[in-house]
Amino acid sequence: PPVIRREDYQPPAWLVPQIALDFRLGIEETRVTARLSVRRNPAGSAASTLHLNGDQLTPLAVRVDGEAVNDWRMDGADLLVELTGEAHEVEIETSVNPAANSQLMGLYASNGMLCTQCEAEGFRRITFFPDRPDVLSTYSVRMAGDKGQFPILLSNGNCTATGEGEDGTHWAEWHDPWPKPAYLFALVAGDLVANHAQFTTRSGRRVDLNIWVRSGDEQRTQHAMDSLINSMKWDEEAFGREYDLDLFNVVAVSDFNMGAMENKGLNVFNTRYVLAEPETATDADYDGIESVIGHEYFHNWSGNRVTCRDWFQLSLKEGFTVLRDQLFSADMGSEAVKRIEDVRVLRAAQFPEDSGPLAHPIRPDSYQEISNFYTATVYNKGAEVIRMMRTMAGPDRFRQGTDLYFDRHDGEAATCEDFVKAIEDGAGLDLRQFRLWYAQAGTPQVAVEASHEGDVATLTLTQTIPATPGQPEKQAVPIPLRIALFDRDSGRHAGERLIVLDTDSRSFAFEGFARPPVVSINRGFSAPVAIDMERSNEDLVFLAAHDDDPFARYEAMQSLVVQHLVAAVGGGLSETARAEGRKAIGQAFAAVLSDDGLDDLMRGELMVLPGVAYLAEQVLVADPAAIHEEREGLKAWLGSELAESLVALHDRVSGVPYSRDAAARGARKTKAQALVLIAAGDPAEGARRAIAQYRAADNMTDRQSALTVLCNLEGPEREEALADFLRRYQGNALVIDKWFALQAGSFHPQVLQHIEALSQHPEFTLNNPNRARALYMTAAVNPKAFHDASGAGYRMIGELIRKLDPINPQTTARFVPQLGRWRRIEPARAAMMRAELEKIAAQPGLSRDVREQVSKSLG
Ligand code: DPP
Ligand code: ZN
Repeated sequence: PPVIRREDYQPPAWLVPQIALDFRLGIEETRVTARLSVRRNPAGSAASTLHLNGDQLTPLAVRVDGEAVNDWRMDGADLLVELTGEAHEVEIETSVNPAANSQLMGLYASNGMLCTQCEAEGFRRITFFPDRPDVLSTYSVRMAGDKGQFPILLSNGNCTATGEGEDGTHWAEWHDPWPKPAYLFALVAGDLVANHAQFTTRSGRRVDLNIWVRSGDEQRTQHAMDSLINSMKWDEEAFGREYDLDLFNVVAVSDFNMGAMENKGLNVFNTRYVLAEPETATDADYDGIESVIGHEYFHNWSGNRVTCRDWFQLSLKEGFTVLRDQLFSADMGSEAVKRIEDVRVLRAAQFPEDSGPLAHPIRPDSYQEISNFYTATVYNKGAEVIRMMRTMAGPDRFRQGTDLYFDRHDGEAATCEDFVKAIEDGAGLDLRQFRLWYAQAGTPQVAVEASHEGDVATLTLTQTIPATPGQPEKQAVPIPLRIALFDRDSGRHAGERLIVLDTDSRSFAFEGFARPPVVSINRGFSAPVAIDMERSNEDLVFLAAHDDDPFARYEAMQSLVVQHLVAAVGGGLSETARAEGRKAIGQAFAAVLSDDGLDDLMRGELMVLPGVAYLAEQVLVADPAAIHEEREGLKAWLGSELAESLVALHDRVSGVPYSRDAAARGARKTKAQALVLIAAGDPAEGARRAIAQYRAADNMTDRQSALTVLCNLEGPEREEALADFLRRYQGNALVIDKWFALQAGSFHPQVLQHIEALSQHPEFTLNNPNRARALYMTAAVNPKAFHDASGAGYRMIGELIRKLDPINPQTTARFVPQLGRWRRIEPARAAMMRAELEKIAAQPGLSRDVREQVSKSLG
């Protein structure tokens, strides 16, 4: 497959200022007539050929200025039309079969309704078009269809006319006044009901808000609606961004590849990011809805009003919008907890990506299939990079930078460079060297050496950025680190400072320390780097208990556990050292359990042990099973060592009644963590408490955390709860997804057999991405299942990839990176992982998506 390169960018030869689309809707056949007003781009080449992208389309008719023409030809899947003048009207008819569209890209059918997904390159599956984000058009859409089947007809912008046709059909016309690239086009037709509300913008525009769902689901949409209203208000205050249409529609669809899509005025959402009520959605589900509703809404400015010049600039809108949604969620809830969760995601998903065969800069240089670049790097590291600019500028100056960015580039297709320049100019920062963060892949490692002489403490910081594919050599990047030095005697520090390491190595001296201080560094995770610093258990226990930066407190706790587990797995711990390490961790945990100054939400966060993927990152070649076992061993030790306090804690928080306030959510979080540790230390007591919690649960958070624990255990309680859960939630797809995921994610000795049996369950299907991911993505990230010594986990995922690829390549390609980690896994397992990749590579007819990921993983 051809490699697309960033450096090859050429402006389009032809622009399409306007497009009129006419749809005659049908589930099995939809006819599309597209009328494109095209004109030469003065900034483009003088090519007379109009190049229109297509994907599995046949032109049924081509007309230029009203006349049928023969002056066109196919170039692979694309349509080329020869034009002679400066401006023309090109009309093309196509026909698509939405029911047969299992890729869920373009126009497809889901449960009897029709909907679209066009980002990144789905519009070309609907009609021929210059399907690139730097071609912006004003859209007029007309659609007609059976009124009984499609009572609701939606597209972008405003509805301008409706009417009845013959034979029970009706039609609607929509017009979107804002020029947009094709990837933001959307159409929805189906039998839907709405939760309606209104929002008045700060300048007085009254906006109708609708969240469209299938009948029966409307009582589960209020949290999404509240989140939408909060998002609209927040963006006005935090970024000065106001909504720009009179209507904002959100539609929930149960078959969807991504989380959601920011189509102008018509966001289309995966149901899992819309539907919630306490009985069926966990606190984490509620948080997910708030952040994704915010994310897609915020795209209206960071993505739609200012869009991307080309797909290499994806992080321009995604990194920035993730930062915006993170700041939003932090303002809606606990800033500290939100930061910890975001860093946990970065470490679990992005760090491994950055150190593996698929590593790429946040602004990639090349791709074969752009869908493969909707990654944790582009999204989450992209957000971290922009967050660093904000940290260096301070929030107010950063805001001046973003104001300038929106001002300068409104209505344009911009680049990451445009963004950096606007922040540079608006915030008054010098970002010349900082731009390397956009160009280089790999997680910088910062080694910290502390020394002390007289009353001066000196920190020597050295950065190295590991080699990544295509980038053997790296240059030093500016790394902003928030730092505080604690005086051992007073237990206090004299104020936090921001230091910037912008060379390979540099020393920073701090005066006024009679004894070596306790170093708290990268507070708030101010830079997305790995800190490598030798630290005594004593210092870490001190920070875990006393640091006034909540993230640093969490970090100290994590470091304590990471240091211990890495040493233990490496075989480098004597029995005494192991006992000492556990003792230190136990001491830190005990402090967390009993600290009255902590709220329960934070307490719950601090009780979460570092995950196996992050632990595996700490060593060059990992034995994930050994890491898992050692981690489980530590849990069991903590559970029995702290049994009394854990039981008391579990009892206390179990008494807090359900509500959505922070205290009650904190109680549920702590309850879940306490139960996990109790069960690890004493499975019988764990089973007793878990089944009691399950039976008493009046909300999904408690029910799910109880069932999670039961799934790991043998015994009748497990079977009772699983059967009850399935019966209770029959027909609720999102909850049945949980039922699959809970079993696939368990550490039960027979987990692989369970997964195999679940794949044959009548409720299982590969055609629904949520269901396929619930079973198999959960399995692929479960060390106990995936890394089973027999290799059965690898074979299972390999087989899945081969089976799912012909159905839905975009969703399938997401599984490849798990196998692609083989170089960092111990040799026996690595060989089996590699063998699976080779087997996939040998399969004929592989999609471009999977082909790219597999060949890079083997290469
Ligand atoms: N819908 C995806 C997102 O919002 C892609 N734009 O991140
Ligand atoms: Zn996005």
